[in-house]
Amino acid sequence: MAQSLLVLHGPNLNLLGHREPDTYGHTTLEEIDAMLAELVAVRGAKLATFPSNHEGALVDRGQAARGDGTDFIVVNPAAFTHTSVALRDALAAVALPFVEVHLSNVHRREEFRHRSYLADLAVGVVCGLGVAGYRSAVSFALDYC
Ligand code: CA2
Repeated sequence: MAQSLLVLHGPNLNLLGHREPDTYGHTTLEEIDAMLAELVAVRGAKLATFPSNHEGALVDRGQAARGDGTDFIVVNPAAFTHTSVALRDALAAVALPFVEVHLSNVHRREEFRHRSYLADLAVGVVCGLGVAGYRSAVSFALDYC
């Protein structure tokens, strides 16, 4: 069976490449997804991506991963990183390995961004590497599965 990866993108990441390039870079979310799709295809694996601005939609998609053959989740929960017990509970219930990704180095930013509700459940956390962080997380996932 081919490995199957799910990438979840949290709120406002749909603005990537269009606003605040100094913080988040010039690459759009569509370009990130295309880059990851290529990386995954080369390894003969499968990729599903799910962007949403809505906490419940991310919870629903995370829950669905349990029964749809997903082997590994890469998630940038964006602002929900710092607020969402619901997303934490969903990922804990799903019990699939996941990596948390942030484009920016959240530890160099405001204090409220230093706390993650997901990080202690994650296999690992990547932050501050920009788009390369997504690539690293997906490469890691492919090796892990
Ligand atoms: O650095 C990251 O990837 C973050 O997850 C991004 C979140 C932020 O709340 C986290 O603390 C760190 C914000 C995503 C908003 O994305 C935007 C992209 C372009 C313009 C405005 C927002």
